[in-house]
Amino acid sequence: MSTRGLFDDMGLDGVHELGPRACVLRGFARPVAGDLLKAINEVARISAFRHLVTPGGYTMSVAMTNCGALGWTSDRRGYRYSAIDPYTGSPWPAMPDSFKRLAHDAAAAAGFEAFEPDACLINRYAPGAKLSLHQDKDERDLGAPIVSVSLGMPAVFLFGGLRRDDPTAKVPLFHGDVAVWGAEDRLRYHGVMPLKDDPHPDLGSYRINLTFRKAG
Ligand code: MD6
Ligand code: FE
Repeated sequence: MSTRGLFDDMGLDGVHELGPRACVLRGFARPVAGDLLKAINEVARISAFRHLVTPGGYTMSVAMTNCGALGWTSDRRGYRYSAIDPYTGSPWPAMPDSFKRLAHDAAAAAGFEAFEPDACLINRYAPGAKLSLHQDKDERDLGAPIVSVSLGMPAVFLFGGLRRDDPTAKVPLFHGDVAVWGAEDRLRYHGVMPLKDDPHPDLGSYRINLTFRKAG
């Protein structure tokens, strides 16, 4: 099914295809961006943004927190999903309804029905922060898609193939863009280039990315 006509009717900016089951829904989250930012601040008051350490001993340039039943975390022992925020000793904040609705609706618009995420990783980038090429493969249910929402400053997303050394496309992501991918594209390598300082009216010199997954 083509979603192009649907977005034309909604006055949004269309769909950028990244693969057979991967796309960017341009501007899809823009109408709810204000609600999302308020909810992100509430989550961060409970479980603050922090710079995690990788198993290799590097401190990540991206600051992270989570909401939902499960949160992605990392330390010297490895990457994992946890129901408890290791920094607070308590469960992660609940996933706000505005998050659930957006993730469900974006997945449906991209052809993935009935997406009900149980994990939302919140990434915060300051100028210079980057995310090295990686696969998202810590989730139990690789049948569910990933929905990824960009807010604030633009970033250049690197979208590769199923092997680390496959060529990568450079895809700009702007405030309100939502990337969705799953099925045969679910394990494609991807990353984010070092963020350029290009202050955004609502977020200043930050970019925030929400990634929704079915992790458990
Ligand atoms: C980011 N995103 O855009 C980092 N992973 O800041 C991711 O690592 C990511 O956007 C899987 C699917 C979509 C993503
Ligand atoms: Fe990822």
